[in-house]
Amino acid sequence: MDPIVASSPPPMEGSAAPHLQEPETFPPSSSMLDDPGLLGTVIVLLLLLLAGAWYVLGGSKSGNTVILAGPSGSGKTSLFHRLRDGSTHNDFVTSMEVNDDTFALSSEKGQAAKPMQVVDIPGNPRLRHKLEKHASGGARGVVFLVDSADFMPHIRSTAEYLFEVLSNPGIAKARTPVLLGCNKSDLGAKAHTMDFIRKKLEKEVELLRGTRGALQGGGNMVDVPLANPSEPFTFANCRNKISIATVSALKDDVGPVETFMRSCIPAK
Ligand SMILES: Nc1nc2c(ncn2[C@@H]2O[C@H](COP(=O)(O)OP(=O)(O)OP(=O)(O)O)[C@@H](O)[C@H]2O)c(=O)[nH]1
Ligand SMILES: [Mg+2]
Repeated sequence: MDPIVASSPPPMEGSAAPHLQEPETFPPSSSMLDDPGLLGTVIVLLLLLLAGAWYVLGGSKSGNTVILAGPSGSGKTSLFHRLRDGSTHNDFVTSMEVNDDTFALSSEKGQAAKPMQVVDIPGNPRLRHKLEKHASGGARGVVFLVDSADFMPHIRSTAEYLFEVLSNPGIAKARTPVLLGCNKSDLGAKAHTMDFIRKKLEKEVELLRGTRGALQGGGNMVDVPLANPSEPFTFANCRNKISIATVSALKDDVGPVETFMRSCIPAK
């Protein structure tokens, strides 16, 4: 069989050969590429525009944020003031707004240390969602504060909140380090030890993992497992690095919190 060859139809008899237009050639126009001064100005303007957009969208803040979370009354706002001003007050007014400020730690006065953004999320369950904005914005660390004295009556809700924080997509995917701060250590025998608090929370989170595991991947959870599913949950085997320390915002014993924050956001 003859191969089919595609060909253009022959010109009709008597008709003039098709007029092939020569492509027009233009003299090269004088573009801004030829003008290094103009090109430089445009690049500078573009960079300024990008920097402006980055600033407006909060880019300047991302990368130096530490979140203070934990149940109501655990001492987050006291800690916030202690870290920023080196002082606190002992009257309890539950926070209805986020405290958000960028500062170098009060204990670093005169050291020209890099400022960090500290965000105190109210413990009121209706306001906890405000954590989301900062968690998804790339927070570098989370200080999860508990009241070491008034701990047992709230163990379940505290574990639920911790579980939510660890399951937050931003915190889970970035493996944001978490410090469990056992606050109010100044209360002596009334305050539970950090080992006691750790073990209780590990057990409660393990229970929640069983009941909520099936929900992971939906809502505001991630499908990244909290820890190896074949082992019981412990802080040591958690996907996020969790450290634990006793602190007292009231008595100015917040060194472990400051060290943790600086490990997340180096001073220089
Ligand atoms: N004894 C003792 N009391 C503390 C300490 N830290 C905070 N408190 C007191 O605990 C109470 C609650 O502290 P806040 O800092 O307001 O607690 P919060 O975590 O911000 O509470 P919410 O705003 O409701 O989420 C206040 O009366 C504080 O003075 C501490 O280290 N020791
Ligand atoms: Mg508060």
